[in-house]
Amino acid sequence: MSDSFQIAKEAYADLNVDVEAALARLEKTPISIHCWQGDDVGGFEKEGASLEGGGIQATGNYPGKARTLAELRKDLDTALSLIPGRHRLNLHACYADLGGKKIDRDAYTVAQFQSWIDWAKPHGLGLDFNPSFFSHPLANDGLTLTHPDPKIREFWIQHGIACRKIGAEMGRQLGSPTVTNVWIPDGSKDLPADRKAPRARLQASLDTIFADKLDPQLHLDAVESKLFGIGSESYVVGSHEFYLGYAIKNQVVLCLDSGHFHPTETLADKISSTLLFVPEILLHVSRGVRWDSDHVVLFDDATRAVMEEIVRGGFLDRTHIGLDFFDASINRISAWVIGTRNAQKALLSALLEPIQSLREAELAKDNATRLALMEEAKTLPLGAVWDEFCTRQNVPVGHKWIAEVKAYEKSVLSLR
Ligand code: RNT
Ligand code: ZN
Repeated sequence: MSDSFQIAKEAYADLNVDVEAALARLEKTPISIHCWQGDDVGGFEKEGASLEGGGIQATGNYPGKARTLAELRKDLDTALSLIPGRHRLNLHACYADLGGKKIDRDAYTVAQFQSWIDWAKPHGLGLDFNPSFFSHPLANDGLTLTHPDPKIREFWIQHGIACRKIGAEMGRQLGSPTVTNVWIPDGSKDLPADRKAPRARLQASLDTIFADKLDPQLHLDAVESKLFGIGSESYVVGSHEFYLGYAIKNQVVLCLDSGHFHPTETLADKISSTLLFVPEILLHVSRGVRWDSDHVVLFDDATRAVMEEIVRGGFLDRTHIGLDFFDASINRISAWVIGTRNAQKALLSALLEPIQSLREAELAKDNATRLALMEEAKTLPLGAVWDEFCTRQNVPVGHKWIAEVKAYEKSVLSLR
């Protein structure tokens, strides 16, 4: 144990903060790490696949992108070796292992994901899942579950149904429930004449997909809204109001993506409200920059505020923390490591808040003390506690992980 950790512990104890309890909670909290940072959301259904017809975009062409499932898994291994704690892997259906066979997405079964389950098990990783409603010939016009053509709609409904079954089987085999999250790109670039009909179709499609009740010990359904996307600037069928209503009515998990709201809205403020009405939330921890919603997560005020709300509200057990960003302009493994470590650091910082003193000050209407403590807390020795966590978890401390990624880039990525 380092001297700086001892000093940090005392500094926190002075404010009635139990550092060991915070570390124990952090260790127990998995982050659902998204597979799609590794190859710019391409997937491996066909060679050289890339993001199409999906209203989302990865920009940049930094060398070394994973070209096969094996490469992606190797990259994930490297990233995981630099991230403290036990986590989950969040897969998209377009990462199916087709083994050279021609199978379309409406016919996927667990067979196409068995190699992922077999890989996840010895890694101690739980799996989360997502149907892929993009990068497919039947999604080229950016319409899926709301498509006016009933045949196309039916294809996507069957894909959704298939993915829930796969998710439940992942949950069963790994002994930990899989969260399967539905996000669709459907919307309209220009002003639609009819905002109602697509939403009614989306509701009906979701009702059909979710019709079979699944054991929550194996599987949970989540739905994700969005404000706008590329090609859906004027209208998004699955808006926040739509999915908030849907999740409340059907008591499914509500996915809140940090990049999917107006820039002046705070995601953090939505947590205590939505959790009064929905059973659980899934976070897509991300970072919006202007029109983009998917930059690498920082240890910034927005991320910290989200984690603070979860901890303050006692919501950790009802929150699934997932990541959602894809940056193709920097080393992709570094992107994973930076974003995941920052989400964890923000959580640790929230767990180390002098919450008891803050509450007491608030109840006593001593708002100056409340503000003073919040500000003083910002410069408490968080870094020493974080370093101790990394040491205990056997991952590099501080900047030391950067050299490891550089070595991997030289010996593996640069040869691709
Ligand atoms: C898109 C949504 C969605 C995707 C992933 C790939 O705007 O955020 O979560 O990023 O499903
Ligand atoms: Zn998202």
